[in-house]
Amino acid sequence: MPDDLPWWASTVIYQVYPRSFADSNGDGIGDLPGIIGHLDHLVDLGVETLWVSPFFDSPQHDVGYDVRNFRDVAPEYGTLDDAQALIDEAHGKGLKVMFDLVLNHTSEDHPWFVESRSSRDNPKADWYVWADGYRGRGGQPKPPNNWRSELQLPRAWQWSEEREQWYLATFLWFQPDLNWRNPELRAEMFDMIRMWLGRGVDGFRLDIFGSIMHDEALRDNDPKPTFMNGMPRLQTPSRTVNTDENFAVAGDLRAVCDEFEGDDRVLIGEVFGPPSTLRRYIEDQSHPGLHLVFLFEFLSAPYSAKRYRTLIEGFEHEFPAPLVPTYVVENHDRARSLSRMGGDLARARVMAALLCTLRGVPTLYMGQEIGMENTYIPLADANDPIPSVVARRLPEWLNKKLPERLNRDEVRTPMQWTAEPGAGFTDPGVPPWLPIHENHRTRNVATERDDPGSLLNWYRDLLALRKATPALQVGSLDLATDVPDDAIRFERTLDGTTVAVVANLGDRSLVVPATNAVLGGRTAAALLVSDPGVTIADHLVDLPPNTAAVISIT
Ligand code: TEU
Ligand code: CA
Repeated sequence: MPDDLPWWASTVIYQVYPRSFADSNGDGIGDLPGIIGHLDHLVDLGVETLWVSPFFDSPQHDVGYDVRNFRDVAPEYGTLDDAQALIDEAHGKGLKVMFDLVLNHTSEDHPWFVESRSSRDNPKADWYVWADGYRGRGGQPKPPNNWRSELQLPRAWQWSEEREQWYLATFLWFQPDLNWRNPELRAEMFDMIRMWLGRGVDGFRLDIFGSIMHDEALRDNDPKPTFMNGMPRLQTPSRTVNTDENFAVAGDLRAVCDEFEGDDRVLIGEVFGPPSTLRRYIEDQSHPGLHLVFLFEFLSAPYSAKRYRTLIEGFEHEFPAPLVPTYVVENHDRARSLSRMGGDLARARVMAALLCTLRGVPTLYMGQEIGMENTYIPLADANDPIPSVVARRLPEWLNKKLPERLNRDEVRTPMQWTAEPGAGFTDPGVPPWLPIHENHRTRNVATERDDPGSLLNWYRDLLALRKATPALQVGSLDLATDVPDDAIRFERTLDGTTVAVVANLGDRSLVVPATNAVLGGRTAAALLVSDPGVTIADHLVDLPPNTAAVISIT
């Protein structure tokens, strides 16, 4: 790694969903000691930064994204000492650690909200977003404007009998939005962030960060339906998402991080919108903001070379070096990538090759490396509250056909470590908090570790090559446009070293030149191939259907 670049510019992120990763005490619930006990898997896989979804004190109605106390750990996950041990042990193994900050809202059970809701003039009355609205015919309360929640169907306002006022809830009804215009709230949040930075955490993933600041005058959103990151929206969130004031909060947060050894801590935003808008979180009006933003397009895009080429081109255009794109193909909210790709492991290998060699920070979601798939769970059995608000009457046959999972439980089932009952996640015989996928008998870390042809070992090889090859970590990217429709080819170059990546995403074999440039005496040699059928002769790469190769050009 070139010394002048910060660590996060070339890191590889691995997301752990703590409730589903590893249960250390046999209660069927993953916990912090469970994560600590499995850090070697991350090291062995070759990822460099651990991102842990929220483990803070919470009633768990949204599995921790409804925080009751930002400064303490949920008892079923462990203690503050366990959180400290997680940071320290990860550091001891050379891993960086990112926690997950939910700055937009708290749980309705947070003592701040309980107090805020109790009257219009208590000390925390202004810590949340309250509005009067108006009275309709017959005197029934009406919300102040047309804002919809981020789930689209429900409105963004909830009625409080105590205050006879509305409170804003951008996501689920039990997650009231904090009022970031209140200076005391701001100061408290920044202090809480300092507490975790002081404990040594290397940075934060920022939950629905684009929704923190909404229009102060509460003007209506544009009622025009739209799409954002491939997802339909019933209105255009011009007054509620990615507002100018929101970009300013990014700068304020950055200043707090920079109190701690400058560029050493990282902020990565969960933000939605076109790449040109998201870029403003990183550099708006010349002041520095977030370091990275997730680019979610690959979560919705069909498996298609043409579509992927367009996305890569767009990201390269909007995030030129020294900016760094952040690629995501899976997370705890969206369908498993293998399920989206029809369960085809050859395609998963192509996806892995692209993810690990594109310019930017790759993000993996636990289980992606072994090819975990959606675990079907009927809507009626959902632990996730989303189906109860958006799909109350959706027939099950239709739910099964949807490309995206409404019940997010399906992508949150326990990590598959072994073939045994309990999958090595929990003790045999203990009911896990969500069902374990029956394919764990063959698809698990232990089995795949021993199989040289497994997806797990493919990821290990790719990440090891990436770590050993600065051109793959931080080299420039040159995407070829003159390739067959089903092909992707790009070159990564740093200080005269060139590595080419070629992939065939189609169902017919293709022959693709290894490089754009006239080779002039240079040779092309395979560094890694996703399938033994891939061959290189005379600079021409022969790619069977759904294969990829990483090639050194010397
Ligand atoms: O998600 C925000 C979000 O808008 C989406 O990821 C959403 O969950 C998805 O599109 C629905 O299909 C974040 C967290 O990632 C999510 O787990 C939380 O539930 C949510 O914020 C509220 O904190
Ligand atoms: Ca446990």
